[in-house]
Amino acid sequence: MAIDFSGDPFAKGFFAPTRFEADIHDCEVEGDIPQDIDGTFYRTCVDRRYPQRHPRDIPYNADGMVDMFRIRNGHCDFRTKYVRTPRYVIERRERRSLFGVYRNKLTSDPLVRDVSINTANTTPIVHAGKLFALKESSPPMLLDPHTLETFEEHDFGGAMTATSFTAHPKIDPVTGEMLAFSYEAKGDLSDDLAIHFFAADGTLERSVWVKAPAVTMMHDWAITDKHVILPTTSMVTDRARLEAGGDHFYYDPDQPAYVGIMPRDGDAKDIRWFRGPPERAMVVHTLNARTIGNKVILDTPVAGGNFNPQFANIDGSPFDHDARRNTMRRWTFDLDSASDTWEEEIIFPGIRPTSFARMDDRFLTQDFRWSFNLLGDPDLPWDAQASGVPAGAATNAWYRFDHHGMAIAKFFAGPAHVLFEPQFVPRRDDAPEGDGYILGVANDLAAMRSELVIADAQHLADGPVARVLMPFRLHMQVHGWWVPSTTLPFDFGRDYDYHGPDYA
Ligand code: V55
Ligand code: FE
Repeated sequence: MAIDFSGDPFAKGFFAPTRFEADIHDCEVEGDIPQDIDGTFYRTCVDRRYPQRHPRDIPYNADGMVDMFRIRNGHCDFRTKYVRTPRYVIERRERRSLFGVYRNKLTSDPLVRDVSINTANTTPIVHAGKLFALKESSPPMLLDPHTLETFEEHDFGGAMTATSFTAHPKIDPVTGEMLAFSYEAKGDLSDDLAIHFFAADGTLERSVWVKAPAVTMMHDWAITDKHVILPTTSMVTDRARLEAGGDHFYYDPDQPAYVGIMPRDGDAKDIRWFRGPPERAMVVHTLNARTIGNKVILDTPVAGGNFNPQFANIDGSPFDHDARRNTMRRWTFDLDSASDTWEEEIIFPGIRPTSFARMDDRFLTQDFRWSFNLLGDPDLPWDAQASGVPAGAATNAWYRFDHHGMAIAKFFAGPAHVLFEPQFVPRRDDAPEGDGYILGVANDLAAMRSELVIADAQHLADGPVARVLMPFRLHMQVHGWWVPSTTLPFDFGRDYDYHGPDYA
């Protein structure tokens, strides 16, 4: 049977599947990696091992890979591995693609109707020394944080009974607790939500079960020191479409967004659902939230419509590329008010970022000044010919937003370099907010290879201070995660997955 990716419209050129696993000891570096960077950058990527089984399938249903860049003393080691999901293991054994469209088991080979659809392709996160690769349809995959070997699809010793788990848990930087939620948490289409509270040592202490006001994709959420904030979206699902072999989600502009707010020390009876008009419907990623007095304030990118062409509009209308773009908004929920809606303010008018908004995570839930985002900026130099991508169509910039002064600083890595979500790395654990670096993978579409670019977060316009050069192109990233070595210690001299002779 031929293994042929030519029918996959997303898998072209730079973005064709790579299908390799690799290990590079002491990568080539251009410039100098700052000595105060000491830790591990993980990223989760989508990379198909087999051509999609169904012509309508999407990259978000491709196999998950985890990349690891380990940095110390100006050196960087690189490793990448597929996550051994149950799906990976059975497809490897059968040497073919068995799973159908994104989150619709009825379109899969009957052989795997009872096998987990987990692709583990969205976020890597480290809590209590454990590395998880997450996909919101499924429980976490637990990996070895040094070798990237897979241990298991994890249910926290039987304590986590939901069938799904968000790709966006939040770690409270003050308490070290991890909070997470599950939607469609009792199986496909269920209106059950679970909100999970993990102690700093990783123990799942309790799960609060509530009913969702609408069954929709719920990709990200937010926490404050006192509340959890759960937005629904306009990505709807229903049984008839699944039974007809359809996709799991369609964008429905008439579906209003609800936002549930529950006290962290509360219970199911304490959740309060606010309701927005449909045009406030598309929160994909949040930035930060705070509880101030009896107000809950959420700063978040909000798109004007469908956020991703991988998901079709319910009425079959063409994808609206302008509505996909976000504005940064501040939503204020007044818990003293009887109103069932919220106040909205656009905080950086005229700027249309992606939803890949990040901050200095040490200040999550707290007052903050800086955020970082990924954008396509047509005013920055862009080589449409060498890259093969028209100006303005590529995400070629990182912006730093100053939430006090409203000023913006821009970073770009090169005229054919496409960027992903920016990752902030503090200079030291006790450095002031925003004092540190921004790093991430840039894909050089002209040279057909990838690099890890590192910039000083306070001097973004100066460009990269170092580039870690990959001798090949890497896969498509979804999200990244930084762990300082003070949180996840490692032995930089040790070859963690070498099992041969020891000459020492
Ligand atoms: C998102 C990503 C996903 C997914 C659902 O960016 C939503 C949003 C990478 O997988 O399954
Ligand atoms: Fe995400």
